Amino acid sequence: MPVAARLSLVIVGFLVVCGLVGFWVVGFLRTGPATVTPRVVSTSAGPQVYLHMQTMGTYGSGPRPSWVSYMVQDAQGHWVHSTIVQLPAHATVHVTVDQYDSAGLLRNPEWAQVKGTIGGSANYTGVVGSKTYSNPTALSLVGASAAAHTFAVPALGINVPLAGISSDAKNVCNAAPCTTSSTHDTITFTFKTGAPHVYHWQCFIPCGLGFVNGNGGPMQTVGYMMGFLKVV
Ligand SMILES: [Cu+2]
Repeated sequence: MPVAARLSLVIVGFLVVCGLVGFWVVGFLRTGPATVTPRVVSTSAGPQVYLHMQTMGTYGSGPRPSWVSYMVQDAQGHWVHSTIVQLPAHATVHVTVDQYDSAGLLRNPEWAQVKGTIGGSANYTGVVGSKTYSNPTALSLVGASAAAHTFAVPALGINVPLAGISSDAKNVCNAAPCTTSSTHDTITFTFKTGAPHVYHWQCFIPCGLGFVNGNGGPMQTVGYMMGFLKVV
């Protein structure tokens, strides 16, 4: 085959691959979860955000009913299946997480520590009692095998382990959105957003059951165990 013909084939092949990648990227972006704006109150001390989230062991419907997931409440109080949250810059974010899942094993005790929150602490209520855990004692109090998920924003230095419910708990929520009549823990903490930026956040408990090392599936999917904080 002449050089010109071979060169043409290479160029055509390259363009086809570019087209397919572009098609996949557009499709991926279009079908992503919604960006949720939680309730924001303006005060003289800056914007106060009230971010209410929940985590459940199985989402219970949609294309991945068996996956663990987060959900986020919008400003009107509706639960949205998303992990993309828009927050004002230099705001104080008051986070409440209703945690409905049982605990999994931590791969690194680092993730059992509360870090990066205001005061370096988080409050836990529910089956773990009503106590305040703060770094570095969070490791011994929450325990290396007592967290179901974490809320971690590496670029902001934030990590909060979410205590799991008892493995023999009755009345376990298996379909989202869960209601507080099901067994759950409630974890509250506050943090500052800082300058405008898009921050990646992630659960670091390998909770993707059925995937290699528990780190696939929901752990790598926006809308389930990872997401973004759009600070604007
Ligand atoms: Cu998780």
